[in-house]
Amino acid sequence: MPCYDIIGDIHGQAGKLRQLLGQLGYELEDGVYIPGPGTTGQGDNKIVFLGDFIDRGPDNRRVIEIVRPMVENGHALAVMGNHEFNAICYHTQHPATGEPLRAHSEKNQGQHQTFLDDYPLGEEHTRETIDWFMTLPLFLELETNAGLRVYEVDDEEPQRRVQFSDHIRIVHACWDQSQVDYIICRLGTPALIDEPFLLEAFQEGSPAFEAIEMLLKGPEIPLPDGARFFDKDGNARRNVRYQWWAGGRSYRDVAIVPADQRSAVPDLPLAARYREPIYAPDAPPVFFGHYWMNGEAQAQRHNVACLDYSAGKGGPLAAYRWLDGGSRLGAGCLRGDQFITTDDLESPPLDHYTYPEEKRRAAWKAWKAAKNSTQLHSSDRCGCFYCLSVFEPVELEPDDDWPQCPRCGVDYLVGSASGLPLTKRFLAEVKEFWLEPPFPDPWDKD
Ligand SMILES: [Mn+2]
Repeated sequence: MPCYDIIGDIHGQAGKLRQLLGQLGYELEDGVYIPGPGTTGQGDNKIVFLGDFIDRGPDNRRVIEIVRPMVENGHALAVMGNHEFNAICYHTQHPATGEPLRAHSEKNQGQHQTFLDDYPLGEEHTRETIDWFMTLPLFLELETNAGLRVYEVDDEEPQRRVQFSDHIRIVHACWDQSQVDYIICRLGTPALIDEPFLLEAFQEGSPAFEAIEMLLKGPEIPLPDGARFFDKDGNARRNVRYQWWAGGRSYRDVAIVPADQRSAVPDLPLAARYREPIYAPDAPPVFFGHYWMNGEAQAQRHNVACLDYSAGKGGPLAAYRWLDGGSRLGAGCLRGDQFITTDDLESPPLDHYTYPEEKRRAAWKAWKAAKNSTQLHSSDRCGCFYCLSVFEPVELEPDDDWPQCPRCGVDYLVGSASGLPLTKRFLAEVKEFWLEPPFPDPWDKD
């Protein structure tokens, strides 16, 4: 069974893509990235791209020239993003009217300009690239080792039970089972768009249109009482992207908006049908992009992870390393130390140490989490990697932006919201890394 390295939205950032592939241990051979000895050592790693390769960033062509050969050589899989779908429509004319399926309006052209700079309208290599977009499936279900342990959290009963899952799910924006079922019924698997589907999908309200909206753009809900907010591009909007993986009580709870627009979303009670998440807590792990997240890369829930950390507008490119059968630090739900971003390179270079890569990464994540007071206060549990005690955050000083362990007074704290495991063994490993290193002190750089 392969190890999957799942990568979020790239948006023309070829530099970040090369950097991340290097961090993940892939190496260039004859112009194509292949898994090198730095991956898992077994050579069976596969990249899984979540779509949105193009637009916004400057290097559309270079990104495609990295991604496409990897897919064609079998070292990568990829799903379609809404930007590839839009590009297909922008560059395809309706056979009856001759009009493009996506209008060449000023707004649409603006959103697509960096792609058009590399792939002008009507040119042969543009057509050929659009044809390749058509080969990207709308979603993937990837087999993993049977017997992989997935922790399932039951909201009624706080104890965890162990379940078995034999696949993970990949989609650009939202895994909605009813739309996935519809697509499988209509297009089969892998779910590839054909021309009749495409011609239907550009008609608003059609079943194909609704499926594309849901899977590639994600659900939106209308705001009550004429409320509106401004999106990241400054456009006023009355519909808000809905946090389909979590649910919530109010519009503000479930809205995905830029941080400075949150107060524009009414804190009014949500219609009952939106309170429960679309994605069930006992469903297999799902990975998606699309949502321009900020902050530390982490799981949204134990079985849900967005990997779009805004690489297209100044953020890092993010990946999750799915180690089949769990990592050496423990099997189970999605783990904070398996997120790898191009920002991680800001950590001091430690490559002259022989400490296992995985433990080193986990220790760095813990170090960063220790400085994140918001995350500590919003966690269910906290652990101290100095005295190894685990406690509830109510024991922290309220509103303290430099929390210290209530047992030992040291500030080496990790919150469960980081996704890092709070077992004694894990905390002891982090402590060993920082305080009793079997190698030269990481801070001691001569
Ligand atoms: Mn997207």
